[in-house]
Amino acid sequence: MIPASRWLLAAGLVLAVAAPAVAHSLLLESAPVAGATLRTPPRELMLRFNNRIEKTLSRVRLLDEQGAAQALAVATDGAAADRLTAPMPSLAPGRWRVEWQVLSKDGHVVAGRFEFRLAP
Ligand SMILES: [Cu+2]
Repeated sequence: MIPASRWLLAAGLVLAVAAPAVAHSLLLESAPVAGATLRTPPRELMLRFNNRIEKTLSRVRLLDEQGAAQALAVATDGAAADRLTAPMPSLAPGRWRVEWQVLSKDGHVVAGRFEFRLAP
């Protein structure tokens, strides 16, 4: 397991390097939707990209308001090749942040993050 600080540093570097190019994996949509306020806890996380991703080498983390992170188990079969899914743990109301890092089939690593809120 890579320490959180190093993971974030790596993600930041990748973002900086990947920013000018457009051929890498881009996040097209997600569930929960970025910025959404949900009334019921999501049972699954879904990320859809613009091309195929290497699921076994992709990572997703979920962080609470205090920044405590837990890794989500990425499903490696079933979903389409451009989709990443992971079962969600039971979430308390509040703000949650999803941080993802995926390996595109073209060999590039891309990372990003977004937030959603679970209403009380
Ligand atoms: Cu690429």
